[in-house]
Amino acid sequence: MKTIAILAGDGIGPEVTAEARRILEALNLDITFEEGAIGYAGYVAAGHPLPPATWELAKRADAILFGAVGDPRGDALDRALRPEQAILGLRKQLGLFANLRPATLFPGLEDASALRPEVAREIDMVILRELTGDVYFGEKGLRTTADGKREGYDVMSYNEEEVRRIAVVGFEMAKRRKNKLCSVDKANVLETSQLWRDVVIELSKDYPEVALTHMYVDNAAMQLVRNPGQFDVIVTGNLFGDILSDQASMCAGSIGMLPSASLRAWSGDNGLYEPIHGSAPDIAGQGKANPCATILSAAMLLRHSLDLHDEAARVEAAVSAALKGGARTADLGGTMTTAAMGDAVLAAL
Ligand code: GGG
Repeated sequence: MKTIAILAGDGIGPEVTAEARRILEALNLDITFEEGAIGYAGYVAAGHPLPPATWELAKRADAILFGAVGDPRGDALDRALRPEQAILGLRKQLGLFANLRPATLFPGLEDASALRPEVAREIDMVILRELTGDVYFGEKGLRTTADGKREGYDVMSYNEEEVRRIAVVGFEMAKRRKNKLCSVDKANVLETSQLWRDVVIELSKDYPEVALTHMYVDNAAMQLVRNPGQFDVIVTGNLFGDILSDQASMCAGSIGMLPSASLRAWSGDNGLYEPIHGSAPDIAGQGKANPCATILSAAMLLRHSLDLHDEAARVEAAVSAALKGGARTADLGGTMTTAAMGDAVLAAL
C-alpha cells in the first residue's frame, strides 16, 4: 500500500487537487491518501505555513500531490511565515532539485494558444528548472545605504555541484527524447551563469550524442514565441525556469495545462507533483479553475514515484480525449466548471 500526501494549500489548490484525487481513486490502485494543511491554510490551522504534522507526512509519504500556496492575507506576515515559504521549504528540505515541466499542445487547443496554430502545434518540450538554489535561497535582506536609502538584496549563487547534478538530469532526459539540450543562462552578464555554462560544457563531453546549445535567457524568451518547435529539453536555473515555464504555458494554451514533477534525481525516486500555476485567489472557490494541470501532475506521480507507466499514460490520454471532445474551462475559452472538467476526464478514463 502506497501513501500519497495531498497538500491542497490555498486558493484554487483544494478545488484542483480534489479533481486529481477523483481520477486517482477511479484507477482502483493500492493507495491511501492523507491530507495535510500547508500555506496560508497551514498558518491558520497550526500557526505555520509548513506545520510539523504536514512536514512529517511529507517525509513519510511515497509521493506528494501539491496544489498551490499563496493568499493575499499572507502578505502582511513576516517573510518566514508567508505561505510561499512552505513550498520553498518542502523543496529544499526534501532535496527536490530537479523540476520537470513538460509543455505540449494538446490536440484541439490551438485556438487557446497565444501563438499561431501552425507554430503552437510544434510545441513539445520539457523545461527542466533547478529548484533548490539561485536567488530564491541566497542571502537576502533589507539594509540602509550610507546615504539613508532602503536597499533590498537577494544573492544569486550556484556551486558547481548544484549545476552538474541538474545538468546530468538534463542530458539524461535529452537522451531519452530527441537528443537536444538547450542550456539557458545569462552568461554575458552574470558570474553565476558563466559558471553554469562552463560546467554544462564540461559535462557535455560525457554525452557526445546530445546536441547541446546555449542561449541567453532574453533570447530564449523571444525564441519561445518565435519558434518553440526548436526546443526539446531546456535546462535552466530556478528564476529563469520559473519565468520561462509560465511563458511556455500560454504558448501551449493556458497556465492551467502545465504539470510538474519535482524530483531528487533523474529516476527511481519519489517526489512532489504540482501544477505550475499558483493559488489564483481571484477565482478561488468559484469552480472556475482548470484542474488539468493537477490531473496531469497526478499522471507524472504515477509514472515517476509509483512506476505505474500504463496508468500514467491512461490518465494523460483521458485528458487528451476530454479536450478533443470539447471540454473547456474558462481559461481555454469554455464555460465548464472545475468539477465538470474533472467529470469529462473521468468519463474518458
Ligand atoms: N503550484 C505552484 C505554487 O503554489 N506556486 C506558488 C509559489 O509561490 N511558487 C513559488 C515557486 O514556484 O517558485
